[in-house]
Amino acid sequence: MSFQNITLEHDGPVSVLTVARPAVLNALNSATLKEIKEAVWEVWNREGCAVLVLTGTGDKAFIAGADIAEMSDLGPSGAARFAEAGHTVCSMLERMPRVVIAAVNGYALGGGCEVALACDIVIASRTAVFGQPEVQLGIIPGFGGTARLARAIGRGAAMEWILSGNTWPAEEACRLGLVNRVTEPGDLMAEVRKLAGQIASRGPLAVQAAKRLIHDGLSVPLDAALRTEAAVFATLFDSADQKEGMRAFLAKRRPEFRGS
Ligand code: CO8
Repeated sequence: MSFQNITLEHDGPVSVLTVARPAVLNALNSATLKEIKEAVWEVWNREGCAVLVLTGTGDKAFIAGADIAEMSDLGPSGAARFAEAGHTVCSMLERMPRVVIAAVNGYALGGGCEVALACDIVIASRTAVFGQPEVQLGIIPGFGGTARLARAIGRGAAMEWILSGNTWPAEEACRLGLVNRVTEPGDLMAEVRKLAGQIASRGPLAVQAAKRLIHDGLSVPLDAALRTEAAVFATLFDSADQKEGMRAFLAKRRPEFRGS
């Protein structure tokens, strides 16, 4: 599949999707959202893939938001379609049976911050900047920010971020829990690839099940989440990978997981 606004590279069990619109700081227009959706679907179905890394081209921006030039003349129905496209991409990132790591190398604003929020793990360069500046444009977050930011950093901080429209350095996003870890700019991709490699070496069924349980567990009562965890835990004992993982431990050797 060929793309105009993104690149998609596969390296063994790791795929890297790079938003590549440097002239507009990797802003997301509808054509780019469509390409991301297609690429995510490709990675979703790519056999042997464990991790999708999402980043932006250049050293200035991850994604500086939805494309303001494209949005400026939209009416309500066009805005609804645009928001829906963003929601679809974010939901796919959350639901796909691959671990999604955001490698945030610069501005992650508006829709860019919302895409990062939909990723499972966020590693950021020390120079990255986060925020939901939509109120400065007379709009609100439209790719899930009001719901996901409050879950990620808590009600009070989300209120301040969204209502002020201010931006925040990576260290503050890390302190609040939106970002897992901050790296020096030159170390970002090496750190992300190291983590991706570790995740890729674990039992694929277990990793996929754990991701699903964490996401689903956040939106149901604790009792229900615990019951579901117990049921899924039990099903993993029907897998070859559980036998292999435990036998390998007892034999003091590395496990060879097959994802079955
Ligand atoms: N959309 C379109 N173009 C952009 C965007 C963007 N989000 N961000 C930057 N650009 C363009 C600039 O217009 C500029 O283009 P040109 O060179 O042709 O003038 C180029 O990128 C470089 O940008 P700057 O010259 O502004 O670079 P600076 O280093 O001076 O500033 C900033 C960098 C601070 C990131 C600045 O560009 C900025 O504030 N950008 C806008 C950030 C923003 O407001 N993002 C949120 C957008 S709204 C959104 O994401 C809502 C999501 C939900 C939508 C729901 C659909 C209805």
